[in-house]
Amino acid sequence: MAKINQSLGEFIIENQEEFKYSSGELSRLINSIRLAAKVVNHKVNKAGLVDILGAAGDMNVQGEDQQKLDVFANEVFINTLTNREIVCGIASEEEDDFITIKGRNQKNDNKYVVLMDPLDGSSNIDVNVSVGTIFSIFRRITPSGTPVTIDDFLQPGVNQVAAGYIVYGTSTMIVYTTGHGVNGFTLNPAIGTYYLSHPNMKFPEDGHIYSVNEGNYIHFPQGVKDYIKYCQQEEDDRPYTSRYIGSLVSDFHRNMIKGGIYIYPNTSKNPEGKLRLLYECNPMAMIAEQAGGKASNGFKRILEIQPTTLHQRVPFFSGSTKMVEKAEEFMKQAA
Ligand code: AHM
Ligand code: MG
Repeated sequence: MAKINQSLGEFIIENQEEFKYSSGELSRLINSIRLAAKVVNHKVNKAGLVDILGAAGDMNVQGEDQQKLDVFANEVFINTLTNREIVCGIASEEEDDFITIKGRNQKNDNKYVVLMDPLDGSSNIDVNVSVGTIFSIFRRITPSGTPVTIDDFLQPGVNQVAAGYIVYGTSTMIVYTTGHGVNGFTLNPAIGTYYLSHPNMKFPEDGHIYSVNEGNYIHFPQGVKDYIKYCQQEEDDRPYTSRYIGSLVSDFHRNMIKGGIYIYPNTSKNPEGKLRLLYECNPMAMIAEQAGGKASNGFKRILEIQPTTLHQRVPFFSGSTKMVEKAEEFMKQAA
């Protein structure tokens, strides 16, 4: 039960029994993420002060420039989870392949795998605009006592036991779900504690904000073009407002609070879409559904897609239920 002034630490302990497989392991895992997020937050907030801006010179596995903070965040999350021997495997947007963690006494007996995008929206770092971390947690499906395999990571999103994001914004927040609704905690930087500030978050059923990179309009599928025109028509409660930060976490977070839809469709340039199913879309989809919203690829539920590769991309439509349903209608009509 949510309480005023409750810290995230207290909340995790009090709600442990609600977790699907209650052995304390998932609680410790979320605690580790909370800790890593504080370290990354500290660095993100100092980004303009220390000479950490700019590309690190490496390219990530998708061939995009990696910013120094991406590298840093990736290392912090991986090291925090590895050192605590709390998971049996990690997959990250910034790593080619998954990482196997043998755990205590090399027994391979930890239960959970974590998939994450350590620093999403990285093109926003050097312009002082919000970025985020996204994480997804599954119970392994291969037998305990053996090293994890790719099958443990390629599970459909419906199997997620927890998912969340951290938004490094005007204030830093952790928003997460363990399948019992969505709660948001805001960091008090003076004392380094997250407090429950947004209990039981819910997407408004309908909204007035659409978030899509309209610069790509010419490359969009006809259904998305038609939906955008619909958003811009003067009729009923339209035209809607357009808001696009270019940071999935921030755009999604605003839409969840105010009511809206986020779309990153397939384009002629990115025929599978841009966002990654495992590191970005699955966790955001679980949060969307747990908050009473919807997430789809334009035709079907994101959480039911069977992944085939770690870095798979997918078109993404998420937000207020009525808005996503409307966009799906246009997609179906144009198909
Ligand atoms: P990233 O993981 O390389 O940061 O890319 C993901 C980001 C999302 O946060 C954001 O919504 C989208 O890419 C913006 O892309 P675009 O600049 O093409 O609109
Ligand atoms: Mg990303």
